[in-house]
Amino acid sequence: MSSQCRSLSTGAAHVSHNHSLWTRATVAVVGATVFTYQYNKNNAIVITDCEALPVHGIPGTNKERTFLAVKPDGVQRGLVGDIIARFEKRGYKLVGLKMVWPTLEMAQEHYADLSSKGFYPGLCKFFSSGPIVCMCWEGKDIIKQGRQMLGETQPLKSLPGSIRGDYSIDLGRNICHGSDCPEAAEAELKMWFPEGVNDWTKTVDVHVYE
Ligand code: IDP
Ligand code: MG
Repeated sequence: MSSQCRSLSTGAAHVSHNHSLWTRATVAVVGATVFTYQYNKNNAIVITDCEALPVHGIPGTNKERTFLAVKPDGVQRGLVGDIIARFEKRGYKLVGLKMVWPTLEMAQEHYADLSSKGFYPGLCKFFSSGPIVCMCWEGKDIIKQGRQMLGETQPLKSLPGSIRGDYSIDLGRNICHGSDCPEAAEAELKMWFPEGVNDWTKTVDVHVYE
C-alpha cells in the first residue's frame, strides 16, 4: 500500500493525465482513515471503500456529511417523516438518526456562534423545550444541498418547495437546522454523535452517482 498512499489533498497527482480511472482504485490515508477512491468522468473524487470514516466524513467527496436536525417545532408538528423522506428520495444516505431532548447547556453550545445576539436566550430556551431529531446525512455536496433543501433562515425568503418554504412562517419556528459549512458540520456531528454513526454501503448508489 505504501507506494500508492496519497493524502486527499495531493491525490490528484496520479490522475491528471487520465480521467477514466473507474478501473483503478487508489489507496489514500487522511489522518488515521484508510480508504480507496477513484475519479469519475467529471474528475470528482468518489470513495469506493473505507475502513472507518471520521464522523464528519470527507468533505468534497461523496462521503461528505452534515448535521441536520428537526427542531422542537418540527417534531411537534409531525414533520419528521416528511423531512427524512425528502433527503432519502433525493438520493442521500442516512448514516445517523436519534431523538434527543437537549439540555439548555447543549442548546447554548450548539448555538454558541450566536451568543452575542439578542435572540440567543430565547433561541436556546426554545431549542431545549422538547425533543429534536438528530440526523447525519451523507453524500456529494450534502452540506450545501442540505441548506438549499431547508430553505432560507427567514421563512419569508424561503421558496415553496423547500422545507421552510413549505412549512414555516416565523423566523423562530423555522422547523429545521442544517450545518452551514464543513467546519460547522464537523463540530456539530462531533457534538451530537459522539458515539459515531453507521458506515454502511448503499447498494443503489450506482444509480445515484455517475
Ligand atoms: P440557520 O438556522 O438558517 O443556520 P442562524 O443564523 O444560524 O440560521 O440562526 C439560527 C436560528 O436562530 C434560526 O434558524 C432561527 O430559528 C433563529 N434566528 C435567527 N435569526 C433570528 C432573529 O433575528 N430573531 C429570532 N430568531 C432568529
Ligand atoms: Mg446556522
